[in-house]
Amino acid sequence: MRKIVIGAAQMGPNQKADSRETIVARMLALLEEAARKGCTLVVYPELALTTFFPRWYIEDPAEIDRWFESEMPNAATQPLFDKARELQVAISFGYAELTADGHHFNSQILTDRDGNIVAKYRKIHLPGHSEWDDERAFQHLEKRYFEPGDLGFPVWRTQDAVIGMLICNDRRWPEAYRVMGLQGVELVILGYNTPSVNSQNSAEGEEQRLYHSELSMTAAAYQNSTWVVGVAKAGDEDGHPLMGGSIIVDPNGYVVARAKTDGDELLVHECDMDLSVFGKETIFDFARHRRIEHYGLITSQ
Ligand code: CDT
Repeated sequence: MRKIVIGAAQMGPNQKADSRETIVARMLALLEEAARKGCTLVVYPELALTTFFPRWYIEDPAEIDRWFESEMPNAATQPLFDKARELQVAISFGYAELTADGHHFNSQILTDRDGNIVAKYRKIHLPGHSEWDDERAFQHLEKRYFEPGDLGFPVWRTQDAVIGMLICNDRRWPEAYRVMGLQGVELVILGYNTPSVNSQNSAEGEEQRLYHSELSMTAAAYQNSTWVVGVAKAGDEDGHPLMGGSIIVDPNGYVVARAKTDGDELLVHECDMDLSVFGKETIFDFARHRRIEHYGLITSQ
């Protein structure tokens, strides 16, 4: 048995006025609870350190960059890395990344249990739009503030497992999981910020949005025989509701832990990485069963 006790650290809302320090204090409380409960890996949501700022239309580049981190760790997050190391718990969280040469990405990092960053992913599927859109009930300006990730969908061997990362909208795209599946992924960790309502279709309620989120992650877990941990930032951010629905999914596609609230809430599950082996050697033995001669269209358009 190769077990990782995983803490899915759902976070409640981050308001626009909240400082990084206030938010990190909540992340520290979740980390301490996770350590008490035996977790060796804690996963936080997308854009964990700030509000979901792409809902706001901003023109001033300096004001935009206020939401980004140009170093990781930095002064505000160092206590989180220090505590993770002290408790010997690996952590993963999302944040807006500003690179030294001025590129903007929606990123997620993973540390080892000594608090060293061992992996970074940059979100590839950026939803929404780049200019103000009158037709929407609210804005979703990820295409304005971020460039598509430039690192592909790598996997990393760490914690005696093959681990990959996705961010939010990526979780709806089977290709993203399959590229990692082809590299033997056993655990996909991802965070999300999903509005509870559809800005372009008020008839689509939260129930359907939760269903689509879960459907995407459970199907992908089964079809790639991998664990999937999906962690929300939820609740009302300055009048804009985000859905919860954080889940831990096993390699058979079953939900083994599920959030009950839209606030800070820790889900804990002992995940055996060996559970992913049977599916990979049988029905989803890609080398034996895939028919790539018929898949060309997927990458040619
Ligand atoms: N953050 C993020 O990617 N949210 C999207 C909302 C899509 S609606 C423009 C998601 O797929 O959950």
